[in-house]
Amino acid sequence: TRRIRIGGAQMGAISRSDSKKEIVDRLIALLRQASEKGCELVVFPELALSTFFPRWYAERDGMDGYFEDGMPNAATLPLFEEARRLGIGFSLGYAELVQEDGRVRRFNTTVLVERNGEIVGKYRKIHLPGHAEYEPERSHQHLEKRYFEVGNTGFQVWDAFGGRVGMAICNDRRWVETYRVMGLQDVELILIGYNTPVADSLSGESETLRMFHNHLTMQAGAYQNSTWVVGVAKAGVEDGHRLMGGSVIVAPTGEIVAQAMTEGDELIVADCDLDRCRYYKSHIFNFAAHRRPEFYQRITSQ
Ligand code: ING
Repeated sequence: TRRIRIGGAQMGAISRSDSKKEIVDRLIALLRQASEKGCELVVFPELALSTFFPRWYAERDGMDGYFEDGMPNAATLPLFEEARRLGIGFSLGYAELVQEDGRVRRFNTTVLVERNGEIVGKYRKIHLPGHAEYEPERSHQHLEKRYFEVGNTGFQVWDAFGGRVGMAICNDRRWVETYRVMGLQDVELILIGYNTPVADSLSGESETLRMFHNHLTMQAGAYQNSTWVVGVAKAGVEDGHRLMGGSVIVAPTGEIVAQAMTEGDELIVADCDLDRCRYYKSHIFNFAAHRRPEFYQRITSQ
């Protein structure tokens, strides 16, 4: 069995006034908790180094203070060094500011760091929810389309931690294609960070229904692609705006094997046997034997 002990490092609220050092110190504390529990991999949330700033309106470059100018950089080097000292790998979500193709580009990004401290993968969020211009009817804005470009990495799967590892970010988890594109690359473990508002002024959905959707999408994605899924929240009330918790570790059977109970900094842990994917990939979800893509492209007009 290829067993790996994974920690989901849910974070509580990050306020606009919190310093980068305070935030990184919280990440290091969660890393140390994970080490004490024998974890080899720790999953941090989306935008783990800043408050969820897309809830506010500003010029497109007005939130650059929340972006990282490199990874690792001076602020995050202590996290990378402590992780390497402890021999723990991690995934970390952050706002990425980068010079690429001769221009400044901004992405909602996650990096995958192996136990030796090397960055082995980078993913830039593809499904950006919300809107790009100010919408007065909303109780809070959701301006990811204003501050980030659509990610240009695609959904990749890397050989890491003894298995096939992929990443996605927040809204990506709601889209069936996210899981299947990685499923077709034989993914066995998908790491997802999220920052999801509890209230939604437009849909009127209840808190219970939104938590149901949160777990439904990750459980379905895990089962239908025979993969482990780790979904980790930044939760709590950020300057008056509440984000949901509900971080989970989901098995290839679709079962939730660990779940956060608070909306604060909370580590959830599970022993994930990557070989549990193999049975499903070779029987019920044996794509080569049973999947019929020749019938999937035809979109009938009627
Ligand atoms: N947040 C939310 C998410 O997809 C959202 C936005 C909430 C969309 C509820 C639809 C319904 O979980 C981010 N950051 O994508």
